[in-house]
Amino acid sequence: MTMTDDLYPSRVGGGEQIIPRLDPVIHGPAPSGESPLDRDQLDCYEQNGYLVFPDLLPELVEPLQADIQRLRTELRGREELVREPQGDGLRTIFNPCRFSPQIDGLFRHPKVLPMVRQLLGSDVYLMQSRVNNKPAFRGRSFAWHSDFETWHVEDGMPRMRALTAWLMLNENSHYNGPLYVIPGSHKLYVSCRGRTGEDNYKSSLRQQTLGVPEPDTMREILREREIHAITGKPGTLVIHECNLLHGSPDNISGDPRQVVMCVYNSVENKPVAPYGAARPRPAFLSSRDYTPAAVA
Ligand code: 6CS
Ligand code: FE
Repeated sequence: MTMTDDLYPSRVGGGEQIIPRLDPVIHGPAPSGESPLDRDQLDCYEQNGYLVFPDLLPELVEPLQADIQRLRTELRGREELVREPQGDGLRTIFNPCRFSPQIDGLFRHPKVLPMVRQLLGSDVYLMQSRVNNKPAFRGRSFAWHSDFETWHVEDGMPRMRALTAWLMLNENSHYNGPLYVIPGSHKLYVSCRGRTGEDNYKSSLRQQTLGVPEPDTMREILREREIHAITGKPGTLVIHECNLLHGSPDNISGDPRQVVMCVYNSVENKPVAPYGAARPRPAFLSSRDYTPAAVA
């Protein structure tokens, strides 16, 4: 595909506008025919753009937390660690799958991977993994965005055939900076203003400004839709579609929030040259290893 085939132009110098989604939401069935999700769950994902599985893997929470503690020290000084926008608290650890067999195992778990393959209708590879950390009182917000917008513009992901699965490592309440989503927003695409500067990721991962729809666009989207906060107990798994609008507020509560996330992309949706950036982001943000993930 070349730049002229850009189905989802964004940050290419035009004004902001809402354009239609051209890809299906559910691409299934899985290549093997496995179908862990039932009709109601599929309908819910199609309509809302996300699914919540309360208490799916509670037994993994403690070992994962312990391993993340280890990574915080072992990875000190590396570019995989992203700090808060002001101050130097830890915001994100990227690519934890590379450094933690436990985290890698979570995202190849028999309770997780088959659902992902069913939704994406193919084999998948692990494109990006991360731990998002929002310490008590100090954890900072994430602005409204569609992940796909960034992956398209900055990484060259051609189509909407990816999703994120994430596990809550402590309780996600209404108060500790939970994920806000706009159910149904995955069916629209916001083509954003601006142009992507060189190495935008170095600032955007601390505080995103490009690819953030403006208030007028958000008002338009929210005229017929609502914001929903995803809450749950530790061990709850969430799957959200790559183009679902989401963000999260500051954590001014006394309870930390930590989640571990993995982005899966279909092996039939491999990236091309970025649609709005001079060169693709480093592999720790968007893997170039397209080996189909196998259940571990
Ligand atoms: O950069 C990424 O890949 C992801 N992180 C942020 C903060 N925004 C876009 C996307 O979700
Ligand atoms: Fe996101």
